[in-house]
Amino acid sequence: QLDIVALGEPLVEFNQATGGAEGVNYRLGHGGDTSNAIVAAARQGARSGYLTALGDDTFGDMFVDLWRREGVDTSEVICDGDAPTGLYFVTHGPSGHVFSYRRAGSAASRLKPSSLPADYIAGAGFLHVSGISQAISDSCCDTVLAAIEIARANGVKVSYDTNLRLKLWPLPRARAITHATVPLCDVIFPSLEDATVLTGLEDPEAIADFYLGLGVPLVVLKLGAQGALVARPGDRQRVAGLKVDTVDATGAGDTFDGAFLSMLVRGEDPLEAALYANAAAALSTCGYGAVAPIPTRDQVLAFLGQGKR
Ligand code: KDG
Repeated sequence: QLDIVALGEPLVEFNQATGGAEGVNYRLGHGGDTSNAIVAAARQGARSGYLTALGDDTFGDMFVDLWRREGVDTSEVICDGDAPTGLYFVTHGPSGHVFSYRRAGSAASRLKPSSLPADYIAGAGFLHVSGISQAISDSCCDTVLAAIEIARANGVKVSYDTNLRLKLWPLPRARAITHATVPLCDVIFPSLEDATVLTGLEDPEAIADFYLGLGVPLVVLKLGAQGALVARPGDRQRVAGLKVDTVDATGAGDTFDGAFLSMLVRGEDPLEAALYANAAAALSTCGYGAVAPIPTRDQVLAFLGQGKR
Protein backbone atom coordinates (compact mmCIF):
# COMPACT_ATOMS: atom_id res chain seq x y z
CA GLN A 1 0.00 0.00 0.00
CA LEU A 2 1.58 3.27 -1.11
CA ASP A 3 0.86 6.70 0.34
CA ILE A 4 1.57 8.57 -2.88
CA VAL A 5 1.85 7.53 -6.51
CA ALA A 6 3.07 10.14 -9.00
CA LEU A 7 2.75 9.95 -12.78
CA GLY A 8 4.77 11.86 -15.35
CA GLU A 9 8.08 12.27 -17.09
CA PRO A 10 11.53 12.18 -15.50
CA LEU A 11 14.19 14.19 -17.32
CA VAL A 12 17.91 13.69 -17.16
CA GLU A 13 19.32 17.03 -16.10
CA PHE A 14 22.40 18.86 -17.34
CA ASN A 15 22.72 21.79 -14.97
CA GLN A 16 25.16 24.53 -15.94
CA ALA A 17 27.99 24.83 -13.48
CA THR A 18 29.01 28.37 -12.55
CA GLY A 19 31.59 29.89 -14.87
CA GLY A 20 31.84 31.23 -18.40
CA ALA A 21 29.68 30.04 -21.27
CA GLU A 22 32.57 28.67 -23.34
CA GLY A 23 33.57 25.15 -22.43
CA VAL A 24 31.23 25.32 -19.48
CA ASN A 25 30.62 22.17 -17.48
CA TYR A 26 27.21 20.69 -16.82
CA ARG A 27 26.44 18.71 -13.70
CA LEU A 28 24.57 15.53 -14.48
CA GLY A 29 21.50 15.19 -12.32
CA HIS A 30 17.85 14.23 -12.20
CA GLY A 31 14.79 16.33 -13.00
CA GLY A 32 11.23 16.03 -14.18
CA ASP A 33 8.63 17.65 -11.99
CA THR A 34 6.64 14.64 -10.79
CA SER A 35 9.80 12.58 -10.30
CA ASN A 36 11.26 15.40 -8.23
CA ALA A 37 8.06 15.55 -6.19
CA ILE A 38 7.95 11.82 -5.52
CA VAL A 39 11.62 11.77 -4.48
CA ALA A 40 10.86 14.67 -2.14
CA ALA A 41 7.94 12.73 -0.68
CA ALA A 42 10.11 9.64 -0.21
CA ARG A 43 12.83 11.69 1.52
CA GLN A 44 10.17 12.83 3.98
CA GLY A 45 9.31 9.22 4.75
CA ALA A 46 6.18 8.72 2.61
CA ARG A 47 5.70 5.34 0.94
CA SER A 48 6.00 6.40 -2.66
CA GLY A 49 5.76 4.97 -6.15
CA TYR A 50 6.28 6.36 -9.64
CA LEU A 51 4.56 5.70 -12.95
CA THR A 52 6.36 6.54 -16.17
CA ALA A 53 8.08 5.09 -19.23
CA LEU A 54 11.84 5.19 -19.73
CA GLY A 55 13.98 4.50 -22.75
CA ASP A 56 16.07 1.33 -22.77
CA ASP A 57 19.19 3.44 -22.28
CA THR A 58 21.79 4.52 -19.73
CA PHE A 59 19.70 7.50 -18.70
CA GLY A 60 16.71 5.26 -18.03
CA ASP A 61 18.90 3.05 -15.85
CA MET A 62 20.10 6.14 -14.03
CA PHE A 63 16.53 6.90 -12.98
CA VAL A 64 15.72 3.38 -11.89
CA ASP A 65 18.88 3.52 -9.73
CA LEU A 66 17.82 6.85 -8.26
CA TRP A 67 14.30 5.75 -7.36
CA ARG A 68 15.50 2.46 -5.86
CA ARG A 69 18.09 4.34 -3.81
CA GLU A 70 15.41 6.73 -2.61
CA GLY A 71 12.96 3.96 -1.78
CA VAL A 72 10.51 4.95 -4.53
CA ASP A 73 8.67 1.90 -5.86
CA THR A 74 9.44 1.25 -9.56
CA SER A 75 7.47 -1.96 -10.03
CA GLU A 76 5.18 -0.41 -12.66
CA VAL A 77 7.77 1.69 -14.52
CA ILE A 78 7.68 0.82 -18.23
CA CYS A 79 10.76 0.30 -20.39
CA ASP A 80 10.11 1.44 -23.99
CA GLY A 81 12.78 0.04 -26.31
CA ASP A 82 11.71 2.32 -29.17
CA ALA A 83 12.10 5.76 -27.60
CA PRO A 84 14.70 7.59 -25.51
CA THR A 85 14.56 8.92 -21.96
CA GLY A 86 13.99 12.69 -22.15
CA LEU A 87 16.56 15.26 -21.02
CA TYR A 88 16.94 18.97 -20.41
CA PHE A 89 19.61 21.58 -19.85
CA VAL A 90 19.41 24.16 -17.09
CA THR A 91 21.32 27.38 -17.68
CA HIS A 92 21.45 30.27 -15.23
CA GLY A 93 20.81 33.79 -16.48
CA PRO A 94 20.18 37.15 -14.82
CA SER A 95 16.49 36.34 -14.31
CA GLY A 96 16.97 32.83 -12.91
CA HIS A 97 17.12 29.41 -14.50
CA VAL A 98 16.26 28.64 -18.13
CA PHE A 99 15.21 25.14 -19.28
CA SER A 100 16.10 23.79 -22.74
CA TYR A 101 14.33 20.52 -23.47
CA ARG A 102 15.33 17.52 -25.56
CA ARG A 103 12.26 15.44 -24.89
CA ALA A 104 10.10 15.32 -28.07
CA GLY A 105 9.21 11.68 -28.82
CA SER A 106 10.53 10.51 -25.46
CA ALA A 107 9.40 7.25 -23.89
CA ALA A 108 7.16 9.05 -21.38
CA SER A 109 5.51 11.11 -24.11
CA ARG A 110 4.32 7.79 -25.58
CA LEU A 111 2.45 6.78 -22.43
CA LYS A 112 -1.17 5.97 -23.15
CA PRO A 113 -4.19 5.24 -20.95
CA SER A 114 -3.94 1.50 -21.57
CA SER A 115 -0.43 1.59 -20.02
CA LEU A 116 -1.91 2.45 -16.62
CA PRO A 117 -1.90 -0.14 -13.82
CA ALA A 118 -5.37 0.55 -12.43
CA ASP A 119 -4.99 -1.54 -9.24
CA TYR A 120 -1.72 0.19 -8.38
CA ILE A 121 -3.36 3.61 -8.58
CA ALA A 122 -6.50 2.40 -6.83
CA GLY A 123 -4.44 1.22 -3.84
CA ALA A 124 -2.68 4.55 -3.23
CA GLY A 125 -3.57 7.34 -0.82
CA PHE A 126 -2.78 10.12 -3.30
CA LEU A 127 -2.23 10.34 -7.03
CA HIS A 128 0.05 13.26 -7.96
CA VAL A 129 0.07 14.61 -11.54
CA SER A 130 0.98 17.84 -13.28
CA GLY A 131 0.43 20.15 -16.21
CA ILE A 132 3.81 19.14 -17.64
CA SER A 133 2.66 15.53 -17.96
CA GLN A 134 -0.39 16.82 -19.84
CA ALA A 135 1.69 19.12 -22.05
CA ILE A 136 4.25 16.67 -23.40
CA SER A 137 1.84 14.84 -25.74
CA ASP A 138 -1.85 14.24 -26.35
CA SER A 139 -1.54 10.62 -25.32
CA CYS A 140 0.21 11.54 -22.07
CA CYS A 141 -2.51 14.11 -21.42
CA ASP A 142 -5.13 11.42 -21.95
CA THR A 143 -3.14 9.16 -19.62
CA VAL A 144 -3.14 11.76 -16.85
CA LEU A 145 -6.90 12.23 -17.20
CA ALA A 146 -7.47 8.47 -17.21
CA ALA A 147 -5.32 8.09 -14.09
CA ILE A 148 -7.35 10.80 -12.36
CA GLU A 149 -10.54 8.97 -13.30
CA ILE A 150 -9.21 5.72 -11.81
CA ALA A 151 -8.16 7.55 -8.65
CA ARG A 152 -11.51 9.27 -8.18
CA ALA A 153 -13.47 6.09 -8.82
CA ASN A 154 -11.49 4.41 -6.03
CA GLY A 155 -11.48 7.14 -3.40
CA VAL A 156 -7.81 8.03 -4.05
CA LYS A 157 -7.12 11.73 -3.51
CA VAL A 158 -5.74 13.66 -6.46
CA SER A 159 -3.09 16.40 -6.24
CA TYR A 160 -2.06 18.55 -9.18
CA ASP A 161 0.68 21.03 -9.91
CA THR A 162 -0.17 23.33 -12.82
CA ASN A 163 3.56 23.57 -13.71
CA LEU A 164 2.98 25.70 -16.77
CA ARG A 165 5.66 25.30 -19.46
CA LEU A 166 4.82 27.39 -22.49
CA LYS A 167 7.67 25.78 -24.41
CA LEU A 168 5.58 22.61 -24.35
CA TRP A 169 2.09 23.82 -25.26
CA PRO A 170 0.31 27.03 -26.25
CA LEU A 171 -1.41 29.09 -23.57
CA PRO A 172 -5.04 28.63 -24.73
CA ARG A 173 -4.63 24.86 -24.62
CA ALA A 174 -2.75 24.97 -21.31
CA ARG A 175 -5.50 27.13 -19.87
CA ALA A 176 -8.33 24.91 -21.13
CA ILE A 177 -6.78 21.66 -19.93
CA THR A 178 -5.61 23.06 -16.60
CA HIS A 179 -8.96 24.66 -15.83
CA ALA A 180 -10.70 21.39 -16.72
CA THR A 181 -8.37 19.38 -14.49
CA VAL A 182 -8.53 21.56 -11.36
CA PRO A 183 -12.12 20.59 -10.43
CA LEU A 184 -11.12 16.91 -10.54
CA CYS A 185 -8.53 17.42 -7.79
CA ASP A 186 -8.51 17.42 -4.00
CA VAL A 187 -5.55 19.78 -3.74
CA ILE A 188 -3.73 21.93 -6.29
CA PHE A 189 -0.29 23.54 -6.05
CA PRO A 190 -0.07 26.37 -8.58
CA SER A 191 2.84 28.78 -8.35
CA LEU A 192 1.89 32.45 -8.35
CA GLU A 193 3.83 32.80 -11.59
CA ASP A 194 1.85 30.05 -13.35
CA ALA A 195 -1.46 31.13 -11.90
CA THR A 196 -0.99 34.72 -13.00
CA VAL A 197 -0.52 33.61 -16.60
CA LEU A 198 -3.23 30.95 -16.49
CA THR A 199 -5.92 33.05 -14.82
CA GLY A 200 -4.91 36.58 -15.88
CA LEU A 201 -5.15 37.56 -12.19
CA GLU A 202 -2.30 38.91 -10.08
CA ASP A 203 -3.65 39.09 -6.56
CA PRO A 204 -3.07 35.82 -4.65
CA GLU A 205 -6.44 36.10 -2.91
CA ALA A 206 -8.24 36.57 -6.23
CA ILE A 207 -6.35 33.60 -7.69
CA ALA A 208 -7.37 31.46 -4.72
CA ASP A 209 -11.01 32.56 -5.21
CA PHE A 210 -10.80 31.70 -8.88
CA TYR A 211 -9.53 28.17 -8.30
CA LEU A 212 -11.83 27.47 -5.37
CA GLY A 213 -14.62 28.68 -7.64
CA LEU A 214 -13.69 25.96 -10.12
CA GLY A 215 -14.54 23.45 -7.41
CA VAL A 216 -11.25 22.28 -5.87
CA PRO A 217 -11.49 22.26 -2.05
CA LEU A 218 -7.85 23.15 -1.25
CA VAL A 219 -5.59 25.58 -3.08
CA VAL A 220 -1.98 25.91 -2.02
CA LEU A 221 -0.61 28.87 -3.94
CA LYS A 222 3.18 28.84 -3.93
CA LEU A 223 4.59 32.33 -3.62
CA GLY A 224 8.26 31.40 -4.06
CA ALA A 225 10.50 33.27 -1.64
CA GLN A 226 7.35 34.89 -0.22
CA GLY A 227 6.03 31.60 1.17
CA ALA A 228 2.58 30.24 0.39
CA LEU A 229 -1.14 30.93 0.68
CA VAL A 230 -3.32 28.07 1.88
CA ALA A 231 -6.91 28.60 0.81
CA ARG A 232 -10.05 26.65 1.53
CA PRO A 233 -13.61 27.85 1.18
CA GLY A 234 -14.01 30.49 3.89
CA ASP A 235 -10.45 30.11 5.18
CA ARG A 236 -7.14 31.74 4.15
CA GLN A 237 -3.77 31.33 5.84
CA ARG A 238 -0.40 32.72 4.82
CA VAL A 239 2.92 31.03 5.41
CA ALA A 240 5.83 33.48 5.41
CA GLY A 241 8.88 33.01 3.22
CA LEU A 242 12.13 31.85 4.82
CA LYS A 243 15.53 33.42 4.23
CA VAL A 244 18.10 31.05 2.78
CA ASP A 245 21.11 31.35 0.48
CA THR A 246 19.45 30.40 -2.78
CA VAL A 247 21.64 29.34 -5.68
CA ASP A 248 19.22 27.39 -7.89
CA ALA A 249 15.44 27.21 -7.49
CA THR A 250 15.03 24.34 -9.99
CA GLY A 251 12.60 21.84 -8.53
CA ALA A 252 11.75 23.88 -5.44
CA GLY A 253 8.04 23.85 -6.28
CA ASP A 254 8.16 20.08 -6.77
CA THR A 255 9.87 19.64 -3.41
CA PHE A 256 7.08 21.72 -1.91
CA ASP A 257 4.45 19.39 -3.44
CA GLY A 258 6.09 16.18 -2.27
CA ALA A 259 6.79 17.52 1.21
CA PHE A 260 3.25 18.88 1.53
CA LEU A 261 1.72 15.55 0.54
CA SER A 262 4.00 13.68 2.94
CA MET A 263 2.55 15.76 5.76
CA LEU A 264 -1.07 15.18 4.70
CA VAL A 265 -0.50 11.43 4.70
CA ARG A 266 0.86 11.78 8.23
CA GLY A 267 -2.48 13.29 9.15
CA GLU A 268 -1.23 16.87 9.51
CA ASP A 269 -3.54 19.71 8.52
CA PRO A 270 -2.89 21.83 5.41
CA LEU A 271 -1.37 24.74 7.35
CA GLU A 272 1.16 22.50 9.15
CA ALA A 273 1.85 20.83 5.83
CA ALA A 274 2.47 24.19 4.16
CA LEU A 275 4.82 25.38 6.93
CA TYR A 276 6.82 22.20 6.53
CA ALA A 277 6.77 22.20 2.72
CA ASN A 278 7.81 25.84 2.64
CA ALA A 279 10.91 24.96 4.68
CA ALA A 280 11.71 21.92 2.55
CA ALA A 281 11.39 23.97 -0.65
CA ALA A 282 13.56 26.77 0.74
CA LEU A 283 16.31 24.28 1.66
CA SER A 284 16.12 22.71 -1.79
CA THR A 285 17.20 26.00 -3.37
CA CYS A 286 20.54 26.02 -1.52
CA GLY A 287 22.21 23.58 -3.94
CA TYR A 288 22.30 23.07 -7.69
CA GLY A 289 19.94 20.70 -9.47
CA ALA A 290 16.38 19.59 -8.90
CA VAL A 291 16.95 16.46 -6.84
CA ALA A 292 20.36 16.50 -5.13
CA PRO A 293 19.50 19.33 -2.69
CA ILE A 294 16.06 18.04 -1.67
CA PRO A 295 16.32 17.79 2.12
CA THR A 296 15.42 14.82 4.26
CA ARG A 297 12.81 15.04 7.00
CA ASP A 298 15.49 15.34 9.69
CA GLN A 299 17.04 18.28 7.82
CA VAL A 300 13.68 20.01 7.46
CA LEU A 301 12.84 19.53 11.13
CA ALA A 302 16.29 20.74 12.19
CA PHE A 303 15.85 23.84 10.02
CA LEU A 304 12.47 24.47 11.61
CA GLY A 305 14.12 24.08 15.01
CA GLN A 306 11.95 21.12 15.89
CA GLY A 307 14.56 18.37 16.17
CA LYS A 308 13.65 14.80 15.27
CA ARG A 309 10.05 13.60 15.49
O1 KDG B 1 10.12 21.98 -11.63
C1 KDG B 1 11.36 21.58 -12.15
C2 KDG B 1 11.07 20.87 -13.41
O2 KDG B 1 10.46 21.77 -14.27
C3 KDG B 1 12.30 20.35 -14.06
O3 KDG B 1 12.90 19.36 -13.29
C4 KDG B 1 12.10 19.87 -15.45
O4 KDG B 1 10.09 18.65 -15.44
C5 KDG B 1 10.73 19.55 -15.89
C6 KDG B 1 10.13 20.37 -16.92
O5 KDG B 1 9.51 19.80 -17.79
O6 KDG B 1 10.23 21.59 -16.87
